[in-house]
Amino acid sequence: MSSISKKYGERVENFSNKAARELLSLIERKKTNLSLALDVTTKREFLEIADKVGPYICLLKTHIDILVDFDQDLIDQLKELRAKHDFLIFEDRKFADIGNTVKYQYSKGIYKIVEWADITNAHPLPGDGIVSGLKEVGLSLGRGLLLLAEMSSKGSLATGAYTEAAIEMARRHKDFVIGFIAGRKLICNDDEDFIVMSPGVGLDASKDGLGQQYKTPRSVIFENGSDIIIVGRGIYGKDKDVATEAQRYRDAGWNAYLERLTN
Ligand code: 6AU
Repeated sequence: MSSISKKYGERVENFSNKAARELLSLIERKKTNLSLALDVTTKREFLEIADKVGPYICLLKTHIDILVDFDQDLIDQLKELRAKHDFLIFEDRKFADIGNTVKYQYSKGIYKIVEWADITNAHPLPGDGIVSGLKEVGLSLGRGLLLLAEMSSKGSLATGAYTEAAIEMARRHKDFVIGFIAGRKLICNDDEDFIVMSPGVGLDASKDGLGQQYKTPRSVIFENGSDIIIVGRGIYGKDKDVATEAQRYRDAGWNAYLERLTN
């Protein structure tokens, strides 16, 4: 049976990677395929929203370098919220350098991403060395990597042969590369499985004025066969009640998945 018609929980056995296995089990148990893109710039807002939205998500996606008052206490509190609400953490670092450099960017510096992020992502642009470098520090800790095979922004160059090359790269590193950032299921056959996460998801807007383009949860999960919706401003935009919006996106994402299973 192709992964597109399988339940999340049934796909756990398709992965050796610890983060992938944990994520699929968690989605099945918590019944949510929603990832929150928490792009706020203060620690107070970050922790407040994470606590309110935590019950409705499988994955909290961070851009840790946009916080103006980042400190180790933020990481400690984030880890506490991870345990309290049962979600994984995805640092959206979009690594894009040679293997030796990304290895240090991943494990050293102020953020020490590998110590707290279950999942991170990278552009395939530099070639296989980027995956090998990240894998050197991440795999033994059970971390997983997503490759940016497509982007949601207008005019993206990640299309066609570039996207195909990203898929080939993932195939060569199946122990560490658990999936893709893309707008659709990229591989549909029985003996290969990768987790697809789609950003650019919104129920109320179609674009943001800076190149972002939005599709609905139903469109990416039911029509395009993606696995996880990544939603940011749709949840915490101006005058929004974050818990209500998170429930709305969780329900839309989960119903689209149920519709896919039964069709
Ligand atoms: O829902 P938004 O538009 O507020 O936020 C979308 C989030 C942002 C982007 O950095 C990220 O998703 N993103 C990514 C990721 C996840 O890698 C890739 C992409 O192509 N488009 C995109 O928006 O945090």
